[in-house]
Amino acid sequence: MRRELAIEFSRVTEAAALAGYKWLGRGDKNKADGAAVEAMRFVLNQIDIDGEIVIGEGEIDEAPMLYIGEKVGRGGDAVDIAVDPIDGTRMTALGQNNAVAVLAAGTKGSFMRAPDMYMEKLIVGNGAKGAIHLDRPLEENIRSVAAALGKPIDRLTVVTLAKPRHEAAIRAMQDMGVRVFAIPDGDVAASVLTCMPDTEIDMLYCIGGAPEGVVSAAVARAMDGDMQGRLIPRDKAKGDTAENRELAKNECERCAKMGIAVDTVLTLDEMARTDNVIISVTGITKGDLLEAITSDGRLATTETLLIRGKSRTIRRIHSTHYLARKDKEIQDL
Ligand code: VTB
Ligand code: MG
Ligand code: MG
Repeated sequence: MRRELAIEFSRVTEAAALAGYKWLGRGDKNKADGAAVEAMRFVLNQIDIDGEIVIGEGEIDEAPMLYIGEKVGRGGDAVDIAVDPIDGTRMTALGQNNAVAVLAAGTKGSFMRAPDMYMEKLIVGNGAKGAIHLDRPLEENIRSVAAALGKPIDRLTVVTLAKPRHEAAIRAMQDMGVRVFAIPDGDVAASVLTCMPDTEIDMLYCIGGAPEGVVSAAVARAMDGDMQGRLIPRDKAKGDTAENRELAKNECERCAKMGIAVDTVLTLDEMARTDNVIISVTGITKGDLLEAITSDGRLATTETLLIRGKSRTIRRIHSTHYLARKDKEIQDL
């Protein structure tokens, strides 16, 4: 991938974040998401690429979302693109921390095509590469990561989501002496933070979205961290009700059609097949990874993390935007 594409992709997440930001604290997560999607699509279509969305917001019949299989760009290099226009629509709607807009791009075939279901995820940075195995108990992974990092367990920090499905895991980790950060939402930003060098977070463990899992895998590849994932049917993630069992049945059928195994461990290389990826993440609300957008209605500022896997360069881009100078098409989203 041409390295100039990196700056182009940073414009895409900046635009998505700015569009989503307009819906900050307005209680409507779908409006925020819709605006971010439209902005993303518009800017992607101005880039000289032959792009295909391989991880998106939904299937073709669920327009106007950026759908899986959608072609973007004006023509040029063939690239596969994984997006989450807002990871943290709920945080955006409620004015909570850690909402981001994110995009990962790689050459054709770089990313696993994950169905829209849950994924169990275990992620570590470079220092604990090779020390995680999702088919072993969480406690064993904790011990192995601590050993790899040369830390006592009580100095280990694990981030997870504060969801009922994680209550037992959180307690088990705390009982071992692990410091657990249970954030309400937003495991994409947390994954990036886990993989950053000199981070306070040693490991991420959670059951979250599978599409976001593939984005996180791209991040782990780019920063030479490690990740394993496992697709989890709805009833196992959200409770064994008749409705969830029905949804789970559909998910499993889809996976079978796509040739992806449910309930088996997916390695990092299976989810992200190359480290020649570009990742752009722009903060929407304030987080541990990125600053929030600020805006007075005329000027806005954004902070973007731009990572090129090939060189492993991590850039932080602070931009000031004159909103009246933006393309008309995205000004009024
Ligand atoms: C959320 C969200 C994550 O997965 O946890 C979601 O915060 C799924 O969980 O960032 P619920 O359906 O229980 O809310 C993510 O969107 C991505 O993994
Ligand atoms: Mg989203
Ligand atoms: Mg998301």
